[in-house]
Amino acid sequence: MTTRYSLSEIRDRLANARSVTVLTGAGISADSGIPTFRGADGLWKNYRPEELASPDAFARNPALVWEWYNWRRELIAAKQPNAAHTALVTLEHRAENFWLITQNVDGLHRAAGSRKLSEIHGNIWKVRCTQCGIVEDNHAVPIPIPPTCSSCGGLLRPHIVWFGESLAREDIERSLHALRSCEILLIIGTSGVVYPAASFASVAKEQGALVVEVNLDPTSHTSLVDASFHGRAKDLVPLLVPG
Ligand code: BJW
Ligand code: ZN
Repeated sequence: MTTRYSLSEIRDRLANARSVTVLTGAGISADSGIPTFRGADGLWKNYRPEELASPDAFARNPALVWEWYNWRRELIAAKQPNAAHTALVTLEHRAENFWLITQNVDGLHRAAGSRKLSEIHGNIWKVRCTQCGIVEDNHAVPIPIPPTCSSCGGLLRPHIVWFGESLAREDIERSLHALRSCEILLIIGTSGVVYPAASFASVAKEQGALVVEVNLDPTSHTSLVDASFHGRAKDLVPLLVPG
């Protein structure tokens, strides 16, 4: 653990803060058994991202992309939120102003009970029609390939933000508001390499927030943050936010 603050100091700051923002990434769900994207066991180890998570890839071969998503939907459907997800629900109830920004598409924060959140990269349990744009919940596992829209018959795609696509304007605005107004930003389990989320820490830092990171390893955020705790999210987050 390398930090200018002790874990108990950060725990006390979190307990007393009026305004807390949290940014999460794949590492928080790794403790529920969902693979991360990068690193030794990451999802990108066996697949090239541009072959699967891009609009071009989908235009070229929608069936291949849907097969990858079916594999991930099956994997995620069997997983449960862990103690770190639950601790963030406690924090949401405790802090006067709270916002959770997640890059994760697995829906585990909502399953745990989080309600004040932006899923900035979308949700794997939603589909969007490529013709009429309608967005619908869809929990089929597997989803029949090719999936079609019940309104217009168009091809459905995952309601997920792929490389080269813009995030929803309301998610960006809500996130920036939370980052510009928080006393503490807690960053959990993200490598900090994918933009725009990779720039969120500096937005909070610049307005004077205390920025705290929880990650197994050092990341691109580590040199910027005020405190960096290295370990598993499911062990450390409940220590920072006791139930
Ligand atoms: C643990 C742990 C445990 C493990 N406990 N910790 C500016 C500069 C350069 C490039 C760009 C830029 N602006 C835009 C871009 C392009 C691009 C980008 O950022 N590329 C970079 C790779 C360089 N960004 C975009 O295209 C974005 N769109 C955009 O900006 O639109 C405007 C625009 C477009 C084009 C050009 C310019 C502007 C969209 C990004 C969408 C990202 N989508 C993905 C995939 C979705 C597919 C799917 O999921 O089905 O979202 S990418 C993938 O990475 C996924 C994740 O949400 C995201 C972040 O990954 P995350 O969560 O950080 O995971 P990992 O695996 O990287 O890290 C896990 C961490 O956990 C590690 O640190 C571990 O140590 C840790 N860990 N176990 C605690 N138990
Ligand atoms: Zn449609």
